[in-house]
Amino acid sequence: MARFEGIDFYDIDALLSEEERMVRDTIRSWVEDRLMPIIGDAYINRRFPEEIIPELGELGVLGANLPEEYGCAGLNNVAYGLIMQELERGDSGIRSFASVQGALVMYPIFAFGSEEQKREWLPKLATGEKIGCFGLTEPDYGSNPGGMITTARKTDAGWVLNGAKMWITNGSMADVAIVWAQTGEIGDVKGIRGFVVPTDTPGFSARDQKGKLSLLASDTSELVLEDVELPEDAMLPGSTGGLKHPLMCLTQARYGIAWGVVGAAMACFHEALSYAKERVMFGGPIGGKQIQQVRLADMLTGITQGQLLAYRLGRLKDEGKVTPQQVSLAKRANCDMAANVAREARRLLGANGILVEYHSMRHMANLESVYTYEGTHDIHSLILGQALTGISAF
Ligand code: TGC
Ligand code: FAD
Repeated sequence: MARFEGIDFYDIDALLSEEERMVRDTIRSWVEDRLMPIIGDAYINRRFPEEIIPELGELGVLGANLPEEYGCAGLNNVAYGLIMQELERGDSGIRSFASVQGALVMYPIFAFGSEEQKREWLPKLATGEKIGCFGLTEPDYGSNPGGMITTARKTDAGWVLNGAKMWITNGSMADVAIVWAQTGEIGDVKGIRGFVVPTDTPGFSARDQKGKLSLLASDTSELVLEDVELPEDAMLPGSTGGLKHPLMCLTQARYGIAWGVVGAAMACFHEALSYAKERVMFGGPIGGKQIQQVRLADMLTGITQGQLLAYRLGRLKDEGKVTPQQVSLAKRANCDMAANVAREARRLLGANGILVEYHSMRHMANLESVYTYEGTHDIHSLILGQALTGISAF
């Protein structure tokens, strides 16, 4: 396939700073040169390619929008979004790895952690020397994490955690887990708090989620916590807001997803366009047939709308004006768009579209997870419905 050149029908490039373009082009080249040659093989062998982690650290993509004083790249949110776009152009599982590490592990330590926790963990998470995961979802509490039953009981020595977390990205690879647990009311503080749990603590175990048909190049695991004893300072001291603080982390990750899935859609479109120009059927390239031109026009329209949405969202975030509901709209719309583009690209490719040598079906399968995690499409509909009407329909 031709080297990736990007799709930019509305010249969004002109709206980017030189630094933002440079960051995007650096990650784009890395994905092309280092990730694309190995991703298909990793996918069919159901393996997260751990060998890329040091390179992601060196590239500065882990927690890229967090400050330099903790070893991070200190980039703005548009540059961060462009990184997510380029990583997901390669594979949603690779973007997921970076999203979880940056938005769901480094961000809560940065936003709610003590200075000691920040100094201990952030620099090592930024280089990839340490890997993190985020445990919010439970077997019986997915869309409604507020009902979680994992507990953190206060003892004289610190805390004891018990419970289970389900569908946890990076769970088996992680050195540290951010675990959300019910503490009960402490003073006037609400009952859900975050804990920094080193995964070698006795009583902590992780097991691989078997049988996935999506995100095969990603580690998805179940976490079990059985009498996990932690010191007093394992709690994130700033996580005193009940569900609000884990939801703030989700907003960071959803922001990255809104950009990331545009990259997956761009990859599928690029593949479909090349194929349409080359594949000859009924005496001419299929790209010369009206049906395929409509398909390509629809894909291009969706991608262009998604790019503009992500770009504007990024500028709002950099201005400190973005709302969680605006992030929900972009996560919802762009995941839907990307899933549709991937499916249409796969169809355009005919039988070849089911092969791992092509990329659209891998993206299509991945995007079913991305559509579901970080708040399902339905949940984001209800978040927007509540914002519009003032009535909660959950
Ligand atoms: P609710 O009463 O609405 O809110 C509680 C407090 O939180 C505030 N809030 C938010 N703050 C920041 N960001 C957000 N997105 C927020 N949403 C709500 C809210 O204002 C309130 O504040 P306060 O001051 O009044 O206390 O809470 P609820 O229990 O009714 O829940 C609402 C609901 C359903 C929207 C929420 O539970 C939800 O978003 N559910 C979806 C669960 C979800 O997304 N899980 C994701 C798990 S992590 C994951 O999937 C990682 S995938 C890997 C990868 O990213 O690549
Ligand atoms: P459910 O909540 O059981 O939903 C089932 C169906 O009901 C969905 O269609 C949903 O939209 C619908 N529904 C739910 N509530 C309502 C309602 N009120 N009204 C109408 N319809 C409703 N979680 C983590 O904590 N950390 C991770 O790292 C992580 N990584 C993940 C990786 C993968 C590959 C996947 C697939 C999931 C991951 N998750 C993670 C979990 C993810 O966030 C949840 O799967 C998601 O929040 C949905 O929860 P659920 O699967 O329990 O579905």
